[in-house]
Amino acid sequence: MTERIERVPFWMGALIGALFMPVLIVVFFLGQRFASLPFLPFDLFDWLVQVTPAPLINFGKETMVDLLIALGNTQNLDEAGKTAERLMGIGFFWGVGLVSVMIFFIVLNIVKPQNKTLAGWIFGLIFGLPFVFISQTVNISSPVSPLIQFVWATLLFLGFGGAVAWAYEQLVAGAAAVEKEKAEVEVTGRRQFLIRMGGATATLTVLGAGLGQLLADSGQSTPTVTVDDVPPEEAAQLPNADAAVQPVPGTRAEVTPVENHYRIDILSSGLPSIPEDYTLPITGLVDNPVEWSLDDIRQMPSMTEFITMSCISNRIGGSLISTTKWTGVSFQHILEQVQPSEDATAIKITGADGFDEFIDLDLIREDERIMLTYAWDDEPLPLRNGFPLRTHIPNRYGMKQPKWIVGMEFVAEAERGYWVRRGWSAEALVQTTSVIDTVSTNNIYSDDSGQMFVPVGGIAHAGDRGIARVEVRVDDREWQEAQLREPLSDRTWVIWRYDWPFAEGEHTFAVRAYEPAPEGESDPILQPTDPSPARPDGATGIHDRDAVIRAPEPETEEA
Ligand SMILES: Nc1nc2c(c(=O)[nH]1)N[C@H]1C(S)=C(S)[C@@H](COP(=O)(O)O)O[C@H]1N2
Ligand SMILES: [Mo]
Repeated sequence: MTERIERVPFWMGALIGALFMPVLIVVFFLGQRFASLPFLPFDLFDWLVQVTPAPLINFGKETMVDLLIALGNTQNLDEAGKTAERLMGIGFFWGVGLVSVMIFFIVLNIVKPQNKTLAGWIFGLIFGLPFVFISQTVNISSPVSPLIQFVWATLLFLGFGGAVAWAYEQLVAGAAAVEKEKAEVEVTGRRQFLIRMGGATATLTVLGAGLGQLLADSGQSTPTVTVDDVPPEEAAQLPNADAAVQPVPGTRAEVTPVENHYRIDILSSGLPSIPEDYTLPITGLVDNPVEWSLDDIRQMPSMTEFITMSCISNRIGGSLISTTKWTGVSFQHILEQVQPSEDATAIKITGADGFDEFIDLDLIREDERIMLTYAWDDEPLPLRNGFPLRTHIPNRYGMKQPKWIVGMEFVAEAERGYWVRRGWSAEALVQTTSVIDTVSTNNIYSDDSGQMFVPVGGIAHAGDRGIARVEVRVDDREWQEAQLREPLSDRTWVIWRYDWPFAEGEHTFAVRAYEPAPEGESDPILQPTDPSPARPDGATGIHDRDAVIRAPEPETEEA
């Protein structure tokens, strides 16, 4: 008789796995939250990114981002991107756990070991140790010693194994109980047990539901800052303070506050930790290898400029573009100091997170603006934006410009950098794009003749090439020229405005920009207007926005 009931259906294994994994995940999460221990699901995702073909991960991520945006969860692309990665990491870990517990139950059914708890611990180790090793290889953000990380994760997996083995025993016992009291067919011990387990694990999981907090914790939830949020004293400090053209209210701030700057990291597990006594070694094919401290670098001749950087994965109208003031040292100065040898043609730059990119020495020799950056907005770089050092290369997307630089090696030949190897553009030249930030229906006004206008405003950007002209179209009417505000520098976006002669109703506004004519020609170049996705060369296409326009309410005092 015991022969027959000492088995648990495999689907119950899957169910127990599905119920118990969230508890394990939540405990890992609490370890991360309160003791900065690694959160294994994110490490798992980072590792998957390294070992699986890029298209697979990208497809998954893009689909999730679309979904998150469609669900109205967020407008913010970097937030959606990170959330997508994190959900994928958690989902994958959960799925692997579910399948593993199912297999464990099948094995128990076959082997029928005497000591189920011991079997559980062994299962816990076999299931968990690969994750522990993955975490040890990819996690660079936990400040906790690897030994403690190892002990913590191993204990949790032992506990997990013990718990599922216990559940197995309960299920067997439940079945035995039912067997004895055949009369009560309704209330099976197993079903009761599973329901109780469902309740218990759900409670535990909800208790740890700060997880949602973790998911949102990319620190990006701040809404777009607009020109209306900028104190006048601050605006007065800017180099274009007396520009003739004023931004329309609701246009994004011309300078992005540093804490609102977009952010893209290859790791979902956290920020790298940079040692107190950081130094930058410059090695390889140079006559004069050096190892500079940050102070050494800060004492070199510096340059400062307002710069707009954008991510190649930004969508048209997306949030992955920001402007701030960059300060650093020209790479030309660095070449003078280290004296590259004859056979050096490029520098391999490595980030603390394992990111890498190459800069051609010829490009550096042509362009003194390429800079090793140590400050944003006159302050040391924030850790999330690349402290202590990051690169700036004009006219390229962010993917060509490493953060958290920990090494620069002069090499004989450039190779493909981190994102290029993953199928993105090798040149990564910034596409010309333009965006409508606002159709300012709250700011409709009339001129002396009584004609009413709706102010429309936004930005246009073409790397360091500049913007020659911006045009706005309303519905199917003609394209009309907008006014351009003098930009902060020739490397920032340009704010434009167009005051549309008022017409009530629902309208669609579209914008397009031109970069200046090439040397020796006279026609400015229209931005690529055909929609193309971000991959591989950066998104192109026309941005549009719908607005319902009504005559403003008459002033009450006059009524
Ligand atoms: N070390 C390192 N550098 C990096 C990245 C990274 O993940 N690691 N991301 C790149 C990408 S894709 C972009 S768009 C910019 C983003 O810089 P930000 O996060 O400061 O906005 O950094 C680039 N440099
Ligand atoms: Mo990027």
